[in-house]
Amino acid sequence: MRRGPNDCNENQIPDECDIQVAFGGFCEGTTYPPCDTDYDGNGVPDHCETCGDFVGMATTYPYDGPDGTVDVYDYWYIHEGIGYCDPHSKYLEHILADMDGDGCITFVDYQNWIMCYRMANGKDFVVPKAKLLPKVKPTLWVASVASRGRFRDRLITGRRPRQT
Ligand SMILES: [Ca+2]
Ligand SMILES: [Ca+2]
Ligand SMILES: [Ca+2]
Repeated sequence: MRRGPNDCNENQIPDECDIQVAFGGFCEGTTYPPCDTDYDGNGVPDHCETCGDFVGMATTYPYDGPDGTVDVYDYWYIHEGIGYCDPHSKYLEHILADMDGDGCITFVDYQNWIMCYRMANGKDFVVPKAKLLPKVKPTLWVASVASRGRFRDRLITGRRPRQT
């Protein structure tokens, strides 16, 4: 969402002065607020840009709407749709993940999402391992759903998922 031509967050400070020196701006600092990041290098402070937020906490169709955060649930969303093209139902269910609008959900879209995650969270996305289980062995499906539930519980309680 852009507001003024050069003051997207309407704080009476030009955007380039909101952006950290490390990202090509003039803000002498490394934390937000006040010094914002600009991971995609477009000269717009990242907190003025919202992308990569597809769902809240739903992990299957029908999805809930964007919840204002770019997190692991949005990852599951794009993950479910990757490899599908218009008019496949999987594509249509995950159409928000077609970030470059080329009619397919591809690795390019995933890379775009990774950038959005960085912009929203100020750090790189770490791919969770829980959902990789079904690909290893279909019989592990039940176990993977259970572990996904645990993963979600941990997110809800704010505890860090255990790194394996
Ligand atoms: Ca930017
Ligand atoms: Ca979200
Ligand atoms: Ca695409």
